[in-house]
Amino acid sequence: MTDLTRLSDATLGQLGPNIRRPDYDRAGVTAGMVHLGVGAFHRAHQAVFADDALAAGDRGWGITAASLRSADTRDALAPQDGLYTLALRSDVEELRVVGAIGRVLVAPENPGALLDAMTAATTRIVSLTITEKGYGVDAAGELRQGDADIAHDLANWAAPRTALGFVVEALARRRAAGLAPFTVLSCDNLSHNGRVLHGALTAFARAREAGLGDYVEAEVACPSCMVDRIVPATTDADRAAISASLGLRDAWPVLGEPFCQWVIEDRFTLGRPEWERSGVELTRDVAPFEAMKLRLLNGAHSTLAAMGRLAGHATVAAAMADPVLRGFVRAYWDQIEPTVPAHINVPAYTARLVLRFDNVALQHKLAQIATDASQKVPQRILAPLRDLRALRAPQGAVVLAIAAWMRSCEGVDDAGHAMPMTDPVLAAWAARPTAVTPADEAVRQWLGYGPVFGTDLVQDGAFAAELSRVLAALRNRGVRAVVSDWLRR
Ligand code: CS2
Repeated sequence: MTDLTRLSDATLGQLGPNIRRPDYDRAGVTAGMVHLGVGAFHRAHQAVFADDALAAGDRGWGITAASLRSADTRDALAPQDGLYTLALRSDVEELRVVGAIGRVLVAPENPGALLDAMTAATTRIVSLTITEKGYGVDAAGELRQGDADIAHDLANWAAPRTALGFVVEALARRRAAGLAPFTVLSCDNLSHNGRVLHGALTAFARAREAGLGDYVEAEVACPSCMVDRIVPATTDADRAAISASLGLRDAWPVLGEPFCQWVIEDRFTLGRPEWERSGVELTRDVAPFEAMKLRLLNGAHSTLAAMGRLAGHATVAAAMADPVLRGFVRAYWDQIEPTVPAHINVPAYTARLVLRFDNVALQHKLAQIATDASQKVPQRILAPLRDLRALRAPQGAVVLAIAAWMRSCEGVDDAGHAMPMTDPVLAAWAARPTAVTPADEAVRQWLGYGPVFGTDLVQDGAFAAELSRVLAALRNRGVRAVVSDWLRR
């Protein structure tokens, strides 16, 4: 791969005719958006829609992207003029070179440069993919003021570390300069992501100064949106294979499935691209779409991550090829269907999910999905559980999913192999239960852990007893045996 010429503006002309590439004048593009969190998901999703808008002639919607942590993406993309390949994988592979990202900034190297980009009059939207834990709020939506980075940013306005710190300082500077606020668009998998973001920004601004809090609360629009595309982490083998197919060396491609969906609440104070031209759904209320996607897709993903890893599977497609787990996912979907808004066609949606999960070309690792699970389980699995409890409807599948997640956090799979968990928030809970904590005691500790479980579930003794019984069974007999029996019940 190293023998190949590098992908860049100058070498775009060498691409084969079947590879889509930016056919607009990239030099004539203005950055109307600043994006915080330039991970693979952003580059396989929002940046592609921006590329479509640019190709359609809407030249004000280029992206200045920023990493809040590492320099990797900037170091790889700078020699490529911001260009990178999106490989869409199914039975076939489709390559597209995306040109929407003009500059990549590395926030810790130069926070002032990022604040300047956000404060520029041309910046009309600031979008975020900062993962669930990036919002700095607890399960009740309260700002974690004790968090070291948040505390740092409340004291160091000009050199923030967190997305909240950057956004609030940029808004304060715009306000002082008489510039209207940009719209702030969360593209993370949280329920009511816009509302959560608006609450966190307001609380952060208020902790700086009461008047700034009032300003953010009243003037800053944070539309909610639902984002969807399965984007497995890129490996060195992917980078080599994609470069070989491209005929040019791309050090930082992304890959994903062909399916892509974006549903956005249409509330943009300084305008937005004509996203609808490329299939984005603009709506007044995103909540039903969010519930559908978080509970059916992401809930099944997190359940497969826990159960699949315990059973020794590495990828989503491998877990789905296990008849026990496949049967369980269907039963889980059936059980939570009453918690999904009535007008959603659940059978049609889940039939499509099966095809998406079965996509072997993706090699989507369960360990990737298991990362940060403590930040995901509340909106994906506990939210439908609470709805089922309110409906007094059967909850066995959901209880099994929760017990499997607890068991997976014990760090050993059913064959006794180490199963590392990457969940820094959970890891910080020093007294968390381990594989040798008796099951009833472990469940009592888990349910009492407010940041994930809130305060309601711990009070229900019958629920705790059932969960303990299932956790003990999972430890004793393994996930496949327990789930098989449950399916045959
Ligand atoms: C996955 C998501 O890693 C995870 O937690 O469930 O990234 C999922 O692939 C996307 O939300 C699909 O849009």
